[in-house]
Amino acid sequence: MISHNISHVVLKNKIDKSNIDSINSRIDLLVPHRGHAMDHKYYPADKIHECKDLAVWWSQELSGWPCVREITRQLIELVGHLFDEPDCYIADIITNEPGNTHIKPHIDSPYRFPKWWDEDELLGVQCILPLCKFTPENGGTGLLPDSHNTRWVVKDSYAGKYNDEFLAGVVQPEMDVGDVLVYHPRTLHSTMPNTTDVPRRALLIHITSKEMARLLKAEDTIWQEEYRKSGNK
Ligand SMILES: O=C(O)CCC(=O)C(=O)O
Repeated sequence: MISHNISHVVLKNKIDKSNIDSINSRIDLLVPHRGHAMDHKYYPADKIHECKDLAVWWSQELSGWPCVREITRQLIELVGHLFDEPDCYIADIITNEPGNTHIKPHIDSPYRFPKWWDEDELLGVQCILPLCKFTPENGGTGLLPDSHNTRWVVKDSYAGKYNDEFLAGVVQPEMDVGDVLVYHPRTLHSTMPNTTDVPRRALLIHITSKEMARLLKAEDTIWQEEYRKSGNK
């Protein structure tokens, strides 16, 4: 499992496929929450309606869907031992549209926030569950192996400064429905170009401790408007 020695692992055939089927049968209910256009311009939640050609986009928060709750329970059985009182912080779906040509190697929460950027402890794991087969052609997740011990500068990653280094060492594990990619959130990773004519989707679930989930809610501006609307501050 994830540790200071291992940046990522693919756990094969661990999630009940019927739950993934339930998600796929509800795909029409997804609403773009934020995303990048084909020219890679970023549209945050309050501007997303202006984007007419989404290339990569994230859905609304989905942890309330019963099938997502069941998958979260199964994930906690797999990785929950890493945290005190394991919990989910944000579940959403990323869609990588046909024709997306961009990469954006970056690190994830909580280490992308200054207050946890230099923290040694494992504060959470990010889980990617393919909703279809992931291949190099359809833009299966790219990762730079063993990159989780480097302190990548978040601003520099967004500016593309690590793209060459990333592309020189990137791996794209082939994954099937039912598999889970678990990675240390400090691992440099990216959605990859989708050269097929079919969208490539994945469920993203962050597993952490109950306390970190609470702290993240206060720090992460991406979701604060939703918390406010749901009265769940
Ligand atoms: O789409 C993928 O394969 C990776 C997703 C990702 O990097 C993210 O949502 O932060």
